[in-house]
Amino acid sequence: MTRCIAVLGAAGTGKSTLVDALCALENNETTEATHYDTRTARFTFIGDDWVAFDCPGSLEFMQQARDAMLVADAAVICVSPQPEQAVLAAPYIRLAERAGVPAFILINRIDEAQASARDIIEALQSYSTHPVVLRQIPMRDGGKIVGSVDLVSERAWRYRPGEPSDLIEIPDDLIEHEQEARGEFLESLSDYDDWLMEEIIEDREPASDQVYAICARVLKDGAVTPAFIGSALNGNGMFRLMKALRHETPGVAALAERLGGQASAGVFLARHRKHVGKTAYLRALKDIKPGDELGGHALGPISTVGDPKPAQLTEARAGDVVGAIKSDHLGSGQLYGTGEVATPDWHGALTPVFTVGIKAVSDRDDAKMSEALHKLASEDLSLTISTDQETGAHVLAGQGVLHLRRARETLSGDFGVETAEAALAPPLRETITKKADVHFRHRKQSGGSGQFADVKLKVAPAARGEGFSFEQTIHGGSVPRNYIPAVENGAKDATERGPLGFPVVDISVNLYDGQHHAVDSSDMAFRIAGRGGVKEALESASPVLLEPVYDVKFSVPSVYTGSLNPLVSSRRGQVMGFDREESCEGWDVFRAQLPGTALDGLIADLRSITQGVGRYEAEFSHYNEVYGKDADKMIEKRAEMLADA
Ligand SMILES: Nc1nc2c(ncn2[C@@H]2O[C@H](COP(=O)(O)OP(=O)(O)OP(=O)(O)O)[C@@H](O)[C@H]2O)c(=O)[nH]1
Ligand SMILES: [Mg+2]
Repeated sequence: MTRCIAVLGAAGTGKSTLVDALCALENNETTEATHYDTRTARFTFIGDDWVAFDCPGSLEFMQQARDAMLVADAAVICVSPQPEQAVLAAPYIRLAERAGVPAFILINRIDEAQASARDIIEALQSYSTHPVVLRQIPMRDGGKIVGSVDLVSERAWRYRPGEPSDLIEIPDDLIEHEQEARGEFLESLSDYDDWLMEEIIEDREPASDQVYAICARVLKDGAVTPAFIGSALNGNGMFRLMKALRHETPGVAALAERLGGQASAGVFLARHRKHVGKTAYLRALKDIKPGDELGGHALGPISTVGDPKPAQLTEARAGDVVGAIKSDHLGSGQLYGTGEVATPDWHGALTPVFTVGIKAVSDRDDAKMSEALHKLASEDLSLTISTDQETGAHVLAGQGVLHLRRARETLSGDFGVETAEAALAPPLRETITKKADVHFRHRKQSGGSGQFADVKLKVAPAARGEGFSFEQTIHGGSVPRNYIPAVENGAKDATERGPLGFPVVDISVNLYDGQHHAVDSSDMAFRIAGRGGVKEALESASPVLLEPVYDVKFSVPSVYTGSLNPLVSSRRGQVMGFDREESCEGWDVFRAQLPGTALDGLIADLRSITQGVGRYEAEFSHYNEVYGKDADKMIEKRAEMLADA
């Protein structure tokens, strides 16, 4: 049975190097890693089959890490040996905890370590709800780390670059430290095991196979997070890490149960490729084969993944990772039984925090582009696509500059659609602050037949959020019943762009009188009159600019909470307060209200003050009136935009 680990961690912590090193242990071939797509690597270790998901490190591609975690048996979180960089691991520790996936920490690049292992663990602990326990202690020689001592087996290993480590006696000067560290380690385990507690109280030495068994159980329950040390680049510590994974990583049955028992497979990646079409990469949670109903359709042909030369398969056993073609209904980050199966609460799509308007460079590509965008969105839950009503531009919304740049590269590389940036209409509206009463007559004599319509309208401000309403109080048929809808349509036309240049909301229009002509009146004439009348009324009713206000929920490591006050006030926002984030050690939730225009570039600023790990979610709350210089600037900018269009 194949077991899967998701390799997570900040950029440059050595995830891909680690995966390469794990494959190299038994000379398994692997494909090359990229920085923006999960690589699936398959390897063997002492007779067992393994798959590693080498996830991209940039948080802009975090959805891929989430999707990989959906189908992983365990996570290996790669961290840097610098305590001050522990915060970069925080989003991944948090993800593993939320997902309930057992996590191992690898303190990588140990060849470069300056700090003590204790300081590194302490720093990581501030972001972990579960105790982080060091399973190995480093062995130093003249300030350099030259090996490690395993605290379960009490064996010492001296590293050799690029070769298996040498088993040696624990150096004399390390024995005392080792005893102390082992004592601490067993004590933290004993919190979860009565037998071990007893042994410690009775001052008996537990046997290492019994300790291994406790480690495996405690890990499966997600109670502690074990930490290992190593150097992926030099291949040091890799064997020990794999031995632990081999003993302690639960099998696919535990995963299937964690996911509710309904799903037969989970898709962790889907990609469209030129000439190949779509491949859905999935993990089988039960035995499945081509032709079986999966997600409402028959599963197409399947083949091996992660091999330089994929081979066709007749079935996938529970636990296997395979690629499926001609299964276009399968999307990234989804679970499937015979129908679709809901993913767990922690897993949903990351909400977009960055938007760009795009259009096809060549008008001929327009239809092709719509189709390509649709496919692209099915590959990535954290990417959403919509259309700007006013300009007709496509709106790509995602996780940041890199993420959207990558999306556009895919559009050109895999779908053959070159795109250019396109302007988007601002999210502003306008309304009126006074009532107006207008009399508007539309009359034209052109050749034989003429046009005639006369309306009297009262236009008034309405409460925020009311939108547009129309009523008529005509007496005696001055405007015949059949023309009234035309007046209403004309009034609506006038709200498409008000005197300040923006869509008009929150007004009521009352048609109370007018005149008609037996021959010259028509729907068209009354529509023109309705539009003209409302337009005139809006101009005289003191129009005012409205901007959307959003409820913004920031999620940041507590050390950065203080920096959010100036960030919010510099963007005309209002701080609502903050709290510890429940069940996420070391994180705060900070709430504020911010105007919609202030969300532009907010994610970049937030990332720059939080070492990249802060995020936010924004939800529309209401429209607010804007006055003064801020309003003048927005109106001026709008006039320029309309002049250019
Ligand atoms: N000194 C040292 N360098 C390492 C070690 N592991 C990885 N590196 C180096 O760190 C750099 C980044 O390694 P990668 O494996 O690409 O890191 P990654 O985590 O996959 O990065 P992303 O995919 O961009 O998120 C490379 O130059 C590696 O050679 C290590 O154990 N010691
Ligand atoms: Mg990598």
